[in-house]
Amino acid sequence: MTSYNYHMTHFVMSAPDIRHLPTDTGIEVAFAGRSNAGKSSALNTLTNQKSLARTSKTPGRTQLINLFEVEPEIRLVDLPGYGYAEVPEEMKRKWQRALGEYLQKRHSLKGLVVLMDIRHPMKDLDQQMVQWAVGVDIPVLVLLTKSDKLASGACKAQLNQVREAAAAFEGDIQVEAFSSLKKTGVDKLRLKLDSWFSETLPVTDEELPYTE
Ligand SMILES: Nc1nc2c(ncn2[C@@H]2O[C@H](COP(=O)(O)OP(=O)(O)OP(=O)(O)O)[C@@H](O)[C@H]2O)c(=O)[nH]1
Ligand SMILES: [Mg+2]
Repeated sequence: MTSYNYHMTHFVMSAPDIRHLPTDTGIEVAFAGRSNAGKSSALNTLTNQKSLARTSKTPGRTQLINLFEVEPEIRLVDLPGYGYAEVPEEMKRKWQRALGEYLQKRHSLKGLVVLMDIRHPMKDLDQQMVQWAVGVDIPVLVLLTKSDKLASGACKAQLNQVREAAAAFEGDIQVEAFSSLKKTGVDKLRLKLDSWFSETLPVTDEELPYTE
């Protein structure tokens, strides 16, 4: 399994919707979750960069699909948060449709990280994301974020409960506690990404057997 240098990750582009994304080749792993769950913070923690992805105390900060490149054809995607109460209904519906489309049509999408605040996990839209991914055979890593906000006993209890709930989906789902503040779970995230990125690496010319 290849280990990638996540600290080398750099910003590529922002797209308003999936039609504006670059060519659908290579491997993409997307970070999804409710608004304010800690997606952008997790990306910054993973890449060891303070402001690669913009974070904010105001939910709904990330309105665009933000693409980052770890190396050529290996991308991380910061998706806009869902479930933000103050977004008009019509926009919410539009965005949910776009998310569904991205999950179902983007061939390069090979893994989904779903981030949930450890204090409020598995809300309806979170379950829908997981269900969508399982439905199209995309493996999921659930990160229970802001675990620094709970005592370790409460943390373990939540972890067990969400693992049980995740098992009911009968898909490839791993659940881990995570904290950008304390760097909890970053090793688990890195390992999972490494495995997703190496499992499905496209065959390059150099790897093809030599033929006359
Ligand atoms: N205590 C604590 N706070 C965190 C952690 N991760 C994120 N936060 C805070 O939670 C807020 C939201 O974090 P973001 O990373 O911007 O969340 P997001 O999911 O990208 O939000 P949107 O882009 O609006 O969807 C910020 O104030 C962060 O500082 C964590 O591990 N621990
Ligand atoms: Mg964000």
